[in-house]
Amino acid sequence: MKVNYADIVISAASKKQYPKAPIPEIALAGRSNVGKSSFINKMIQRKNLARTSSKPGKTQTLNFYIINDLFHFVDVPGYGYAKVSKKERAKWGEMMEEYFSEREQLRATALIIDSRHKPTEDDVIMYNYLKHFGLPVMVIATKLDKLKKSQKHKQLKTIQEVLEMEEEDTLIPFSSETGEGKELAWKTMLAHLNM
Ligand SMILES: Nc1nc2c(ncn2[C@@H]2O[C@H](COP(=O)(O)OP(=O)(O)O)[C@@H](O)[C@H]2O)c(=O)[nH]1
Ligand SMILES: [Mg+2]
Repeated sequence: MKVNYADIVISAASKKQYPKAPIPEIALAGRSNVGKSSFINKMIQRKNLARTSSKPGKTQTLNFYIINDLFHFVDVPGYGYAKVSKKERAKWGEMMEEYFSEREQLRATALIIDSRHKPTEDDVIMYNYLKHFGLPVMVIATKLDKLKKSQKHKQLKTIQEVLEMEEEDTLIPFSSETGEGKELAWKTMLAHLNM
């Protein structure tokens, strides 16, 4: 997929700010700092359109990006950051529910997982949460460049097993550093978008 045009549409704090254009969407979920924004940037070949940060737990908005006027990427706020108040956590939950339960044009999700580690309890909860909405989940095992070649197979198998991934879901080994997995990610996304 050649991306000729990509831009941020809005950082939405609530439903009324979601873009109205009825174009299909792919949402990205994952722990804070796992590499969601880097994934978007790599896929669309832009250095820093989706803001990456070394400080976790920052984004508390749904960031909508338009790609080639064809579809939206939605960068969803991350989870699993310890230093978050109860109140903020509750707000995050409401934000997720409001988006995932009601967004008609949402076609699939990408759950970004750190390939170096066993999925966390929160990762498992998130996978099941997305499946409960009947959504296809592409599991992106990112930061693959940080693994030794000999570890890759075992780590990928662990991810698949711990998440108890369903048949329809694709596991995609990925690195935003090297671009490994980009082709499979595009192929899978375009299939979900019916393009
Ligand atoms: N080596 C390596 N670093 C990555 C990769 N993806 C993300 N990072 C780094 O991980 C940190 C967090 O990335 P970011 O995309 O901001 O995570 P987000 O909070 O999920 O959006 C940044 O320092 C990135 O440079 C990857 O595939 N390989
Ligand atoms: Mg981010």
